Amino acid sequence: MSLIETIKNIPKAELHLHIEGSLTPELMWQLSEKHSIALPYNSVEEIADAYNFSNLQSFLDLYYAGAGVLIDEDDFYQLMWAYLSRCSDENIVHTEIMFDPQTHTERGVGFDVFMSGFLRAIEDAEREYCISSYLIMSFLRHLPESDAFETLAQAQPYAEKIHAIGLDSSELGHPPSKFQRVFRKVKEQGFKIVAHAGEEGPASYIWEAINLLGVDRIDHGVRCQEDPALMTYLKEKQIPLTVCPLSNLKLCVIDDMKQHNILSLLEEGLLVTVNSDDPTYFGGFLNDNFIALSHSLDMNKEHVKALAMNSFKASFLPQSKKQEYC
Ligand code: ES4
Ligand code: ZN
Repeated sequence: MSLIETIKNIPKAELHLHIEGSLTPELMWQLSEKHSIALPYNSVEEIADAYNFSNLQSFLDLYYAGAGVLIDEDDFYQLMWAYLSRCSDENIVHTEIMFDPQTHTERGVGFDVFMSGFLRAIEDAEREYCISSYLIMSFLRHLPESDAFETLAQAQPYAEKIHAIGLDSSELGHPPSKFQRVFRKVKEQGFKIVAHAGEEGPASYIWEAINLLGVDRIDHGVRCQEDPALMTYLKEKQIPLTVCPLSNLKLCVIDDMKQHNILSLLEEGLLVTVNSDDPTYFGGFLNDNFIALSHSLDMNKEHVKALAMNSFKASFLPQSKKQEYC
């Protein structure tokens, strides 16, 4: 079997995926027509052509505007169903999906609307594709901590359906310390915790996510190599990093995929995983991320197997389930 076939066939988990970042230009166009929402683009091609980012903020501006076409329960169902159908095609058997409630509640679209759509699609995918899915609710870090507290309160009726709470959006200037009080409450309520850190932000933000928020995983974390003591800590504690290669390239965290440090982190013994982040914006779903690495790095089948195994190890699946794959 070729390396590409191994990549495609091996069962995998995806742990870092923003559902709003899986909105295709086609669905964005279709929903804008359905709801008579004016987009600043004249065709599906123009939407795709607009995806020219040079950093995280220029991407986020487009991503939040794009999510504006998601209005009713069926829109959220279609969004989730399209992603889970893609998972089925890519042999992704388990996925832990982030969603940003504040992107929707601030437009007057409530938890009842998006949670119903998400959960209906997740149940259908469990039945039709045997894919298991967990939801990760993420706070937007550019907004005040008081908004995160309010979001946590609004989520209470759905607490049983949410496995973890995360922290995303503009990293620089919004360190994890800004959210330590709300994450104390999150921890008391028994949720797992993840946070984006060390994507554009420095290694010190990764330390803060660990020491002040008590994270179970770090999203991105690729700047950990700037701090040898942090590298040792991440290795010893086996704190997972959910790395997103095409995202890093598209947002200019690296200039060339040949510079990506994921295989050197893997070989150093860190628990790294491959993920797609915002696949329709960054030019590829999960298998495309593996394939992009295989084209630019000296990657072999053992690397692919180790990364796939890490995706289950780093997941929030119960130990008994993890053992089926590891
Ligand atoms: C994100 Cl790549 C990235 N970083 C931070 N927040 C995000 N939300 C969606 N994609
Ligand atoms: Zn992300």
